[in-house]
Amino acid sequence: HNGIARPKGYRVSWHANPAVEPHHFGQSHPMKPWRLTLTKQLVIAYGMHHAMDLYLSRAATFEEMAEFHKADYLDFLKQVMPGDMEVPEQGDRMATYNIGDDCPIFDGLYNYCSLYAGGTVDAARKLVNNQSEIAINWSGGLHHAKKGEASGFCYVNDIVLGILQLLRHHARVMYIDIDVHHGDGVEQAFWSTDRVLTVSFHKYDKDNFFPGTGGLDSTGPSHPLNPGAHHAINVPLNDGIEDDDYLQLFKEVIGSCVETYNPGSIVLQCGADSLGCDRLGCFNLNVTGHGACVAYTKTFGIPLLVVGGGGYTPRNVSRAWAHETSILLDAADKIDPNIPETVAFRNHFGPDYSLFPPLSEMRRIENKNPRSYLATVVMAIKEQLRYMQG
Ligand code: ZLV
Ligand code: CA
Ligand code: ZN
Repeated sequence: HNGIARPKGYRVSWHANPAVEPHHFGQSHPMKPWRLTLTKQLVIAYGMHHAMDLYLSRAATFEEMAEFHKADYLDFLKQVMPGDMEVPEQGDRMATYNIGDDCPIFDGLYNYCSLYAGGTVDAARKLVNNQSEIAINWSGGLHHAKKGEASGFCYVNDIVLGILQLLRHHARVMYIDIDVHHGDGVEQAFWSTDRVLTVSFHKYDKDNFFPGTGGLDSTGPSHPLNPGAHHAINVPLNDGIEDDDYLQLFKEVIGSCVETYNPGSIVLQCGADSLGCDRLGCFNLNVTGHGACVAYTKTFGIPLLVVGGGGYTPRNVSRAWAHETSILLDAADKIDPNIPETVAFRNHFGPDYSLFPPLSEMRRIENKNPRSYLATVVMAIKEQLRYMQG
């Protein structure tokens, strides 16, 4: 292979099950599990698989998923059939569980959910058993799913299940979410505890951008005797933020949070819809800028669970997640920025065949985040962290 040695430092484990990849949400649906195939092909073409411990993840059991989800909802996911969506008598149940255009019923839905959830649960267990310092599941990161209903392309909240595993061994877990959407499901699940600090960076527009939550002042239950008060951090952003500003903001916020909260482990959701040119996103991040957040998170040397999330331009999702895998392996400097001739589906990476195409050149979105606004956000969050300590 092309010389990516097993790093002496951190043990990195890769948790995946290829049976996730062929699932189809439907013709015009933006979520494409196939992006995981493309990511894996890049990782293999670069020889990164030699430098990690590879695990075929199991499907999460019903009982494992029921640690967060309601049994009646899981029963529904298990027995519902694609045709049921058209049956009028089923309309109430579809509404109850928020099934519809965002969250359709497709072939193998329960299998899909239990496989991506199993990957995150396995990854969390590797960390707490001290068999890995960095555990990766790119098929996870489905941060909108609620206890008893689907939301925003997410059915089972694998992140919540992973954090519940980590909480068995760690007093405090920090959750970081760089998906362009607000990590509302994870925030809500741990809204009333001080044992999880959730931090989401996202586009925020209450009325015009999904899910419409995650304002700067949404920080946890406001009653002062409630332990969860101040333990939700939200970084609401406008269109068009660029690499340098985003990274500076990320470092200031995450650096302060880690220092104040001192977590036993970190869960990082790497939704790639915050990249420029994403089909659903509206930021201008490059693969390098997105990856720099992963690199910074790794510098703390705290056990790290890395999951995927959104990302709707598959060629760029796979570039970002392959690059981030190399960062986690401390091998980013050994990776050829020209995508190897040997990669499968190579035509998807043309005409540049670069791992780092300038994403914002063609379709740059105007940056509506003045420095003065970003400074206000940082100030407010540092103020919030003072309350959290006290
Ligand atoms: O990336 O959807 O805006 C993690 C994640 O964070 C909405 N949904 C809801 C609220 C009213 N609707 C619109 C319903 C549209 C249903 C179909 C699409 C179909 C084609 C292209 C785009 C969409 C779409 N849906 C764009 N944004 C939405 C959001 C949900 C976003 C979920 C993000 C998930 C995996
Ligand atoms: Ca986010
Ligand atoms: Zn998203």
